[in-house]
Amino acid sequence: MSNKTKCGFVAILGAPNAGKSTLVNLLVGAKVSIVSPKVQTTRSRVRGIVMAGNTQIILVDVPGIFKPKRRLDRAMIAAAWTESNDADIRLLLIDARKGIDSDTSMIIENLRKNKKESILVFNKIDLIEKEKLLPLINQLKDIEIFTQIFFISSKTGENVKDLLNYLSSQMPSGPYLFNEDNLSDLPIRLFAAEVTREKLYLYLRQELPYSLTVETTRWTETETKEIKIEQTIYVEREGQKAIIIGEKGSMLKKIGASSRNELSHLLKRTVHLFLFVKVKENWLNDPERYQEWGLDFNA
Ligand SMILES: Nc1nc2c(ncn2[C@@H]2O[C@H](COP(=O)(O)OP(=O)(O)OP(=O)(O)O)[C@@H](O)[C@H]2O)c(=O)[nH]1
Ligand SMILES: [Mg+2]
Repeated sequence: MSNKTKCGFVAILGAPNAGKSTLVNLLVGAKVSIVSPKVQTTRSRVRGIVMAGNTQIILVDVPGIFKPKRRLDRAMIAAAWTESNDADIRLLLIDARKGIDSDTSMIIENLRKNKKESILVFNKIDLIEKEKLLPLINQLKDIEIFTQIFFISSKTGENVKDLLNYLSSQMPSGPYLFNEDNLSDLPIRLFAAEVTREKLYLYLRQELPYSLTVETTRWTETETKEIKIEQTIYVEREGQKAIIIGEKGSMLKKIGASSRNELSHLLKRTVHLFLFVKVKENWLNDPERYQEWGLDFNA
């Protein structure tokens, strides 16, 4: 059996907000990576697993690459390049409305250094007039480093089947590395924390989401198969804690309800979610957090 199967890695690279996580979720056919309108949503490395006939494609959703300011940024960028160098195909995803911006140019510079196959995918074509697509290619001086170019929408699914067929055709022979039923490699407790973090990104304004992190501290199943999840939201300052809790707890209640609904839906069980907010000034410099996300603290 294993000599007939194919299996390989595709690293999805791109500037923050290009739609990398949205594309991974669409190809996997389930939510495995959180998505938000804000940049720098993805922190840990998430692998989405796609089965296409006798082929297993392991999509690596890497955090958007950007200019590093903090230790966490550096660790995320280092992880992105490691994934990129290890993958069979590097897929550079670009927001078609933005074209080749400075973040994307930097990624292209790096892709040139490594001989592995790279493909270029313009995303969000549902948001741009068709005649504006071709001029995008002319912007690219380094077009020769890409073996293929696709124009897709991860929202409507347009042309995504062609992309999937291509990726599938390029995977090397080899045994499956994950169970065929797996959709992702993210531990369930971490995934549940990510779902809550997504709601925090959606409900909180501006910079606050970048100053917080979520940890699942307890996970118990009742005799009736209901799931009780406790999570702590760590923030850096007292003032941030007050904003998250909101007037008479209204904000935390909204966020909790939204996360609980989604977790119940995704886990197909009744979920009881308990959220706590704590100040931990230095969580950004806590090596344990990095280990949990699969990031290198000393990057
Ligand atoms: N209209 C439209 N919106 C899209 C498309 N793909 C993604 N989006 C939206 O773009 C925003 C960013 O999507 P993400 O998938 O979180 O982007 P990302 O590249 O993973 O971002 P980071 O994790 O921050 O690097 C979200 O609001 C998505 O709903 C698309 O094809 N069309
Ligand atoms: Mg993402």
